[in-house]
Amino acid sequence: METDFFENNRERLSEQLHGAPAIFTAYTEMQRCSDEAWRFEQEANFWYLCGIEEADWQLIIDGNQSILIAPDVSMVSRIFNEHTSMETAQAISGVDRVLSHDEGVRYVTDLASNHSQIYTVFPKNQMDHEFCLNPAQVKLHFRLRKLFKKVHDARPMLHKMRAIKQKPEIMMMRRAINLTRTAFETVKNELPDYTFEYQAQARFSFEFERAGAAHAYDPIVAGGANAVTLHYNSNRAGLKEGELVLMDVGARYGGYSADITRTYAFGDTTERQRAVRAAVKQAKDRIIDLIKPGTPLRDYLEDSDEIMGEALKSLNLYHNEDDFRRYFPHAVSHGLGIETHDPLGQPETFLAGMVLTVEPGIYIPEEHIGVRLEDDILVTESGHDNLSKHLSDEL
Ligand SMILES: [Mn+2]
Repeated sequence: METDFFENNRERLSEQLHGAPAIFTAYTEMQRCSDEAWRFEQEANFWYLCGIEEADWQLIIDGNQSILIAPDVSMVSRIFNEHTSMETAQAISGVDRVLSHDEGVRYVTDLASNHSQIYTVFPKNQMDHEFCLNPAQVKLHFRLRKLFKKVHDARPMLHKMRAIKQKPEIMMMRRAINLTRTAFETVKNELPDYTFEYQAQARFSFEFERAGAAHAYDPIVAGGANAVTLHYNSNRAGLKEGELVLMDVGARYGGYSADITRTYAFGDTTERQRAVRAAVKQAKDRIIDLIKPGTPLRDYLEDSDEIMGEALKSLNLYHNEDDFRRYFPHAVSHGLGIETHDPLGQPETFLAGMVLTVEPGIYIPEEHIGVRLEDDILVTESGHDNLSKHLSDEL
């Protein structure tokens, strides 16, 4: 991304702060084992405001000034690890100044003597997750609560901004989606030669990495009954003749995610498999057609539930209330962007510039059938543009 993208995002946020300062933190490195860290991925809001992809930096927005604070890096780490210099950080982000860690600590203390309020990105609620949260935001929030009378959450503003994609963001997303599409086409061609799920995964990884991209999330390659485990991603099983293979894969390119699902046949298909695929396909097309600016989200969700209900009935799977969630147990859509589950900013209606997935699926454990089809949809001024439409959704 160009520097002016980050500058512009800070400017637009600053206008909403009414003179109050704001401070944001990068994520911190997380332990993988003994003295090794996991591959680092930046906090999305922080990246959106400055483009720095390294751990432990902080960003201050103070009126029309923006300031980066460099991390406190030990001599040992300086020798062993890559580090972004203060000059490079300034060039990437376009901030007015870059301070050392110690200067930054003093700057924040001074801010607190001149302001009673500050904005930051609040950490998510640990209770909502079965994994540990990155501690960077928790630590910063704790420190700010001691220094300032009132600490405000900048997430609602940032989420609303991030929900409406700008031209360069849509360009990156198109690239991520096109790269994912060509990888799917290659995998589909080669599928008859594979014997294990992980061979499909390896081909996706190869296609992404040689294009300078990476997986946006752990890919799912699920043969037969494995497809009914929604987040199946061990991808270790052998492929069996006559089963369907569900693949949910997306590249991240230039900071932006694709998220596409296709279900392919491994060998000959049965009439029932084809019927399930046809029902999901028809539902997907009907749900995508609901998307246009001004459509209330509540109506969209109600109408897509209705469409999914009809799909289940057509397959004789809907006999009582519970069957709906039994055979279609997940959400039909989510926002897409820097994060694979990107915030949509809790809008009342669809707005031009939003990108969301449409991913109906029907999962029948007792028949070893799981079918999901997922496309990436841009809301346009006049309706929508299916960004993944050029990838066939045939079995
Ligand atoms: Mn998805």
